[in-house]
Amino acid sequence: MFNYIIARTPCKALIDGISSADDGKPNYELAMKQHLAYLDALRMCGVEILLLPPLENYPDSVFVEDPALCTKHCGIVTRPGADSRRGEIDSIEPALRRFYGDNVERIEAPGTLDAGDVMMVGDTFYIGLSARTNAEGASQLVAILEKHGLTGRLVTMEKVLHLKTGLAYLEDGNLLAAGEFVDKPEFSHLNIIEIPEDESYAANCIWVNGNVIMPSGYPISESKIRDLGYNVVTVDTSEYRKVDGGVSCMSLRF
Ligand code: CIR
Repeated sequence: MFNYIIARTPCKALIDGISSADDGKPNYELAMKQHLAYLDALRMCGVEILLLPPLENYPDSVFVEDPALCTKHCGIVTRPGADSRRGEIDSIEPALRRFYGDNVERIEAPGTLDAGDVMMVGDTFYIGLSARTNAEGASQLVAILEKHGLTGRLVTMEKVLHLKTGLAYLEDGNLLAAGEFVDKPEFSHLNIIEIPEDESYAANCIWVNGNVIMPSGYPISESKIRDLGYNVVTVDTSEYRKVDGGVSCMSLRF
């Protein structure tokens, strides 16, 4: 059960966010509308939302999932792997302190870690070794998790930006997986729901209190998720996709 969400209003500089997609720049007005609809979808799941103000100096700052990790025992300020995003931590830390008080940990240099590379499955946190998360950052996170009675496991990955670009844990043993993650032995104990290659963007979903919030426009994935018995809520994230972002990236859930 999640009680709280932290999100951030997108800044106008979002149009200059880091992108590997060849799909043009986001339309800021539309991105704002989509963000409001995303927050409405979350509210319907019964959570309280702390909405942080836009940060114009950080084009990617709407993607609050990366500079912080919220566990049930502590908050963790990460050290984002992209130089242009590193300063986002200065404004996420006070937000974490509102919930966790002094119980806030940090990833330190030379470690780097984007929490989009971290997937929670109960008390176990899978940590993807990506272009953004290095071995030092991942091992610091494992040590922090163990200090708080939690477990960290490393996952190698090659193709996508973040671990949760291609994976989403929907609780109840159900794991959505796309591409390189479908056959990973690390996840063979879970019920793998394969997301087809041409819908791979739909692997980035979030479970929130029995509901699954997913991007609109991916009918095969949507029906597979509905068949599992979840209440599915679709949101349009077209403008965030243009800067490599999706449903999970825009909130911290805890
Ligand atoms: C970035 O490259 O950092 C942003 N343009 C997208 C971040 C997406 N975050 C996520 O998947 N957790």
